[in-house]
Amino acid sequence: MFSNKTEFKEVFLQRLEMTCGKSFKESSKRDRYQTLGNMIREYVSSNWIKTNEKYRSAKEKQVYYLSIEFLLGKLLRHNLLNLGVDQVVQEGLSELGINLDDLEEVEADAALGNGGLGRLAACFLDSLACLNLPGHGCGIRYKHGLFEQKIVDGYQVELPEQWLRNGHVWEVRKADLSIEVPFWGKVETLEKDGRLTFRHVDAETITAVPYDVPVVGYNTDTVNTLRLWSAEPSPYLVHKDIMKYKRETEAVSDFLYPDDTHDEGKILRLKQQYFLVSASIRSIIRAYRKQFNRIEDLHEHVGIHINDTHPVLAIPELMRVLLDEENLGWEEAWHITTQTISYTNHTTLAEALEKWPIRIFQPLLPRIYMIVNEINERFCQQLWQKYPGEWNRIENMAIIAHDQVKMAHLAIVGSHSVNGVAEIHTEILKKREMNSFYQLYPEKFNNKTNGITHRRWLLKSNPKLTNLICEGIGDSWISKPDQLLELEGYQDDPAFLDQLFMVKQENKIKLAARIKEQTGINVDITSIFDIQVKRLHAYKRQLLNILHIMYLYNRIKEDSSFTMYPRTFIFGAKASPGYYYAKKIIKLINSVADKVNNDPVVRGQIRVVFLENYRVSLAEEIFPAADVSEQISTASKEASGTGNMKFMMNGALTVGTLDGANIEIKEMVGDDNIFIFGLTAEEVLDYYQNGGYRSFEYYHHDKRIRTVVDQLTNGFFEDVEDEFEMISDSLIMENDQYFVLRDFASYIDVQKEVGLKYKDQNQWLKMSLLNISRSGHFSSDRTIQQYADDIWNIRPVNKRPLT
Ligand code: 26Q
Repeated sequence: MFSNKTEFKEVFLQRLEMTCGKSFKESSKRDRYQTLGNMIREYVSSNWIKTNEKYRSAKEKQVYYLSIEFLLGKLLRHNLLNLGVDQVVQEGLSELGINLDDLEEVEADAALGNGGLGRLAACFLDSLACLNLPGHGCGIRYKHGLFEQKIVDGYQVELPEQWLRNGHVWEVRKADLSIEVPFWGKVETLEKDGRLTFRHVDAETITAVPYDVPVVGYNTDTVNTLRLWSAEPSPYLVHKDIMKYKRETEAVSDFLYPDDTHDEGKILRLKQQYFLVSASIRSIIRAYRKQFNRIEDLHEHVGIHINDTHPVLAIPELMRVLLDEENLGWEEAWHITTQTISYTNHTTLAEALEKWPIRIFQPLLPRIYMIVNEINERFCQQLWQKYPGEWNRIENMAIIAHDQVKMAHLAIVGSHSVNGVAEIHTEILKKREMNSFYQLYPEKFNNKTNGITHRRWLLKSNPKLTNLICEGIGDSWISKPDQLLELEGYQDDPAFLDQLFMVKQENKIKLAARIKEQTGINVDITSIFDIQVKRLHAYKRQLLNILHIMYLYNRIKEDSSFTMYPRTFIFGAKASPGYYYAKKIIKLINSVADKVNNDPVVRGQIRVVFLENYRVSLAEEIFPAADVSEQISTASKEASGTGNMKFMMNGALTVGTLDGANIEIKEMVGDDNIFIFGLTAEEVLDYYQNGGYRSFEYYHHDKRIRTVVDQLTNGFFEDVEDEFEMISDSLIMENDQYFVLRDFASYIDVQKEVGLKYKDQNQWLKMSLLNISRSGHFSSDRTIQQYADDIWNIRPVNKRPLT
């Protein structure tokens, strides 16, 4: 299509006129963005086709990553970089008087996810393509992604997100590959040749229409596929109330559930899950059938991975296809299914474990329910044989108990691999949360510590640091992130450290400009940028952070001789719309920010900023500018965390608890290059088990704590005195379930140490460089290689050039 700048410009101008029907002069930014996007998508299309042909002819095993969320963010710049045409395009456009950054602004984030789990899926797609691995994503094309957050009067307000308003240039609708997904109705049992067969009749079907998005790898011709399903009314269905049917159908892919912990048990959510699963499984089998004759060998050629339990109906759905459509016997179908499916767990929080009441499940999915029931019966029988008489154990492990279907149990029983997402998380699964299953199937359990794609979170988001790294060690780290280790050769190179300092400064200047634009607040770019960005949750303890800021405020006010290294505390967080407590914390952060930022006495030392609508594209501006990374969850609660890795890779130092992947970061950088505080997971779990914690005592004995807790209810930060009563109650009346007060003193100490360490610029820069150089281990390339080797058993297929 184009192989140099001149050709690029020519094609671009020609396309612009053709697609927009406007002259170059008349065209808007959006016209230009859309022209460029379409051009790039077409640019990859021949490699896309060739990749699929190659996968088919090589007969290599392919993996499908099923996820209810894919938090992609913007794709234009990411694709340009992976295709290696970023510079040509940038220069070409620039000669036409167009700034590529301006065009990128027009692109909407594809926010088809809540947070960590959805972003992990997006990072995995990138790594799969970059490693030339035959792996594809299957998800839902939500019409509205995660809500847009506005802050009004310090309160979070939600607006519907509208990413499809101007179309999505990266997708290709493939209506001819649509699949009919049945709901409701009943199951007819027939006897045929001495065998029972089942037919789902009187169903209301919904048409699943695939939209394919190409996933391009870096410096390779591999283009994998992300297939997103959209729900449409079926053309085959006769319905008595067609308008109602249309509304209810489209609702299935209308919006993403904005909750990332609470299992709500809403029927629409279950519909979404089966919709994704049924369409995906049947399109996988359809493709397999075109290529192979023997369905018995499915697991040799296909792996299906389920991202948490949300797509766990893949297990009974695959059973249904094998039993009812392929006419296999139960034993054989079960063997193939368990060998095909693998499962990742992302949480141990009890409130996040999915359970579906039978009264919702059975009528909506009658045939699937029958199969789950059969799986449960057979499983319980097996348990009975192994643990005769142990009723309690069997009841606790059953897939169906107390009129509920337990999705995690189904996932463990129906798959050959169960993995956690960080070492400590996997250990907790094995020793505690899933211990009885671990005893039964020790061989299934394994760890795969999360990772992030360094191509988005360093190469794309931090071009200045990327340039510095490339000047130092070349560019092969982009394909082999472990090579970042070579940066350690520059630890004692003052010129290099100086440049590292300059890079951070420039990134801070950029973020400061964004802060000014969004909030009107002036921040001091020589201050420490101390940042906590993630979903808002009690266990993530944004409260600990803001209480510490209140403490610092009090300290400065009461003692005029107190000094500290100036700090800018930055927050970004969305709260689930129904999570009242989390919303109060947002309000508290904003109230404290107001008071602090308007008090001339403390203004030179602390600033507090809440950036609204935290999302992937904003994150890309934030991580490069961070000095301090706040990873302060109650130990044992954060399965892994991935923001911690993004900060590290951009040279921020972690203030963190011994939780999730923080522990592995600490092991990687050593105790001197990270700031650890607080209870250990063991201690937390011990408190939960044996009691012994009284938050009131910490309140009573520590004046610093007493003051800040009292300030929640005495109108100090907010005129309305009872505004933060529920926060105060959570700390005192409810005995502080997340150990905020327990860890408070230790947090103050470690934060003080941070301030002191930062003063020694040279030492700080060394620590920062060391964090960057050891961050290669947390690339999702490493993670995906481990999944490929240990779980999926897949190999690279495609290398450049594709012929
Ligand atoms: C479940 C049922 C009903 C409605 C919603 C949900 C739901 C949706 C999303 C439950 C959980 C999620 C998302 C969880 C998540 O993002 N977990 C995070 O996963 C990251 C990637 O492994 C980890 O790094 C984080 O530690 C973990 O919190």
